[in-house]
Amino acid sequence: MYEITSIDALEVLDSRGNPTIQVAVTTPVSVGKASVPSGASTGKREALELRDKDDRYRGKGVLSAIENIEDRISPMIIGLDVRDQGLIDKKMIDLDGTEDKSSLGANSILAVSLAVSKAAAVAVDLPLYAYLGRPNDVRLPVPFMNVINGGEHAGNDLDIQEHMIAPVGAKNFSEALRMGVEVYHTLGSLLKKRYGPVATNVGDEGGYDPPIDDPIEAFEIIVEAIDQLGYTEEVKIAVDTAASEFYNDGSYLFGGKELDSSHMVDFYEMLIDEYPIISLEDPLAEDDWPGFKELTTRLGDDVQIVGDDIFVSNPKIIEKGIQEGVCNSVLLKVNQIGSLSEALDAASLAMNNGYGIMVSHRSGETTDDFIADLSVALSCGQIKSGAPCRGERTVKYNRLLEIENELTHSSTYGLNNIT
Ligand code: 2PG
Ligand code: MG
Repeated sequence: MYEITSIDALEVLDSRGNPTIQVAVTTPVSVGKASVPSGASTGKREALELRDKDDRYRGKGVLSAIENIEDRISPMIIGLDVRDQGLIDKKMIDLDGTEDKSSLGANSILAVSLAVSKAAAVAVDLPLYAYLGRPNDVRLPVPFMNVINGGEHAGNDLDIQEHMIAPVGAKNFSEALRMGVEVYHTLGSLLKKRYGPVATNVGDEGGYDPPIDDPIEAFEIIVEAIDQLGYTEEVKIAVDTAASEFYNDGSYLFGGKELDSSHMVDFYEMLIDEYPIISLEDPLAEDDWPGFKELTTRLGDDVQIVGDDIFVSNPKIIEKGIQEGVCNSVLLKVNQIGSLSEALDAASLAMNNGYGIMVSHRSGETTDDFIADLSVALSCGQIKSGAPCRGERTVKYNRLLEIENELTHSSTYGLNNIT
């Protein structure tokens, strides 16, 4: 009753209108459907997303990846017990045989891996978060909502990619989401008044895309929105700089100036002094390990420092980071590493070594809400899924509302280590 009877893959579209893979895994008692997200500001060491590179969809088609699922993965997986996630993932990883999953494509492997877990959860009659996690220790995450988009995700001149609000002081997830939504809309009104209606256009992750280039101006107006609502104590700010995007030859082209790592750290020091910032993601570039070390030493006791492009959710690189004292938290994106088992290994490794975990979407998303359940399963206390705007972003937050509602009084909310 638990054996996989079929695997069906389909080319569908993501939120940017690019093709991606959707897979349905079927057993006699269940179907699990999953689709794969895609990044724009990707880390160099991410597992490879296989694209057709032909005339269709400007080269972004995924038919070759689907062919790999049909011809190479399915014959090996059909008939296996859907609950054997570790074995199934290992078989796919071994069949691929490359360090970056470039033979089968990380998108092929991940689509199957996630769909297997969903089919298994339905088969054993458990909600996905309970199947994947620890049902006795359920913590709903703080939603880190990206309210002003910049960098690769927007048309403005902001170098910092994500300006997020984090309602850490809310009493539960639904209150946190409500506060976030209220700040988002208040911010929209302020932006419209100051820069005109064009300022409320949105970027790839649903955050506003205002004509601002001075990073300080973005933080000023977010703080104004928070304060106007009286949420000064409850709602804090987080940043994803995605600094690899403006790093060249050992220096950062930031705010129109060339800065070295130490001067970037000076900037962040000023920023966390002046604004209620609790978390810095990718504040420096993925290749700037010495800079990261300096930054962690200088600021690591005061704020969360999240490694995204630098770690690419890869246990081997996270291990190196832990040994070298780089960052104190890991951004977890399942498609960076390309299988659920490896993503769970990355999370355990980080958490067992006192590092935080923030579960994350990609800028190119689908309406798959897998990461909502993953964040609860890990009870890691934090998720980022963009602004509370656009269906592919809100579907994750809505799933968390559903989970909280289902658990009524048996869940806790938020982070232990950040206030
Ligand atoms: C990031 C992500 C998600 P992308 O840098 O953290 O917000 O962006 O998916 O483009 O890499
Ligand atoms: Mg990032």
